Amino acid sequence: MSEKYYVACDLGAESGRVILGNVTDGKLVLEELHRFPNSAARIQGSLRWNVLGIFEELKKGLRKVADRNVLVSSLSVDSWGVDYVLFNQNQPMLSLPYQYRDSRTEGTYEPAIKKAGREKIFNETGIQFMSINTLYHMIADVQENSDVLEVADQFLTIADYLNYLFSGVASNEVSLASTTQMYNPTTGNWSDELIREFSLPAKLFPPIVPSGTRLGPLTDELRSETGLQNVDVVATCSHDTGAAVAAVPAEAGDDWAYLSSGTWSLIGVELPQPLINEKARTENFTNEAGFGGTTRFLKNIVGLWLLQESRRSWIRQGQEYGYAELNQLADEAEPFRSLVDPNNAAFMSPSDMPTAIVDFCQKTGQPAPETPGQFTRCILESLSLLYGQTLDTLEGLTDRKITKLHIVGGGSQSTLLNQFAANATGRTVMAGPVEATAVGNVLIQAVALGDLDSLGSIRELVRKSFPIETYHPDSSAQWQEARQRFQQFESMT
Ligand code: LFR
Repeated sequence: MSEKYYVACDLGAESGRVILGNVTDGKLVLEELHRFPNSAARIQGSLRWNVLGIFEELKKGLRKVADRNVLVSSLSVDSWGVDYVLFNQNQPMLSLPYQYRDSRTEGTYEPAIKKAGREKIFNETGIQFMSINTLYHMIADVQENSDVLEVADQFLTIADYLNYLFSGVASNEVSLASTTQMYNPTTGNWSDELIREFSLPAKLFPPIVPSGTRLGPLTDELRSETGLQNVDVVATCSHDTGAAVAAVPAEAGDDWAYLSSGTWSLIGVELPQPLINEKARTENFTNEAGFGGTTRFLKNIVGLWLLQESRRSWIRQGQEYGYAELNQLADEAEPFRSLVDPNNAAFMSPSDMPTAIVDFCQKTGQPAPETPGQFTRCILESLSLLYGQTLDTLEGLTDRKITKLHIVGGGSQSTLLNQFAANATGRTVMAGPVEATAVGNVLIQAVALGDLDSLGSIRELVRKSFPIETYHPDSSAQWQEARQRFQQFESMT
C-alpha cells in the first residue's frame, strides 16, 4: 500500500473524533487530530442530539486534516445506532433528532409488540427487543409528528446522514439499517411487513447499500470549507459496533467471541448468516449486519454507561474523578461487597445513577456502595458476571465452544475489568485495540478503495499493528460464589 491516508470520523455517545490513518511499514498508524464532547441535550422535556454541532466539529477536524498536506484518499463517518434525521430537498433537517433514551417510546414499545407480536417482529428482523430501537421512535413520529413526516422526503441514520452531508448521496448503509429493527436480513431490504403493520411512511425509507460502498466525492461546498481535495466519501460500517467488530484481531475459527466495550457492551460471535429462531428470540439476541455479509449475532447489554453516569453524578457534586483513578480506587475496594444486575430497567435512564445502584442493593438485601471506589468495583464486577452469563447462553444458542473473549474499544483500557472479565467468564481475555471502531472504519475504507482485499486481511493487519494483552482466568471460589449470587437476581427483581 502507498502512503495514502484515510479519515475516520467516529461518533460516540460521549465524544466524537476525527482520526487520520495510514499504513506505514506494514502497520496501521492512527492519529487523533480532533476530539469533541458529545451528549444529548434536554429541551422541553425531551432528549435530542445536536447534530449540527457535530457536523461543525467534524468540519473543524477535516480542516486540521487538510492542514497536514498529506494525500487523503477517503473519509467515512461511523456512529452509534438507531437514531435518525428527517429531511427533505429544501430543509437539511426537519426536527431535532431524538436521542434513543428519550422517553417517547414508553408509549409505543409495548403496544407495538402487542399489536404485531414478538414472533412477527423478530422473524422479520432478527433484532433484539429494546425500547431504543428506531422502529418504536418511528411509530412515535407517526403518532405525534405526522405533520413533520408529511413534509419529509427521507430519514437517514446518524452516520449515514453525515456521510450524506459530505457527499450529497443519501443512502443507508446496511449495518446501521439493521439496527433499526425495520430491516429484513433475509430479503436484504426494509421490512415491507412491518412498514405495513405500523403504517410507516414507505417514502421515507432510503436505499440500502453494502458496507464498504464508495458514495462519491466530497461536495464542492465541503471541499472549499475544509480545504480537502480529491477525497471520496465511503460508507464503511456506518454502525460503530460493525466497524469495531471488523477490527477484532481474531484468527480464523469459531472458538472466539468479541466484546465491543464502551457506553454499551456488545457481546457476541460472528456468524455466516443470521440465526433467527425461537431460542434466539426468547434469549433476546440480535442479528446485526456485519462487514462482508457476516452477521453479528450478539447481545446488547448495558455497559460502562453505569460508570459514566455515576461519574457525571459525582462531577455534579463537585467531585471529579478520571477513569484511571476510579479503576485504582476500585482495585483497592472490598471484593463482591455489592452486586447489581446491570440489565435491570432501573439503570436504563435514571436521574441519578448512584442512587439507582443504592436502591437496587437495598431491595436485594445487600450493603449499598458508599464510596466511588466501592461503586466502581460493584459496577465492574457486576458487568463481568453478566458477560459470563451471556457467553454461556451464546454457546448454547450457537453450538460453539467459546474459549477466548476479544475485548475491544474504550472499555478494554481497564485492566481491572479485563481481569474480572476473564475471572467471571472463565475464558482467556485478549484486550485491544482500544480504537477498534476507528481501525475498522479506516481499514474498510482501504478495502473499498482496493488497497486491502478482505475481512481476513483487515484482521491480520490489526494483529500486526496493535499490542494485544492477554488475561488468564482465576477461577477462585469467590468468583464461583459471586456467579451464584448474580444468578439469583433474575428471580428477585
Ligand atoms: C454502541 C451502539 C450499540 C447500539 C447503541 C445505541 O455505540 O452503537 O451498538 O445498540 O450504541 O445506538
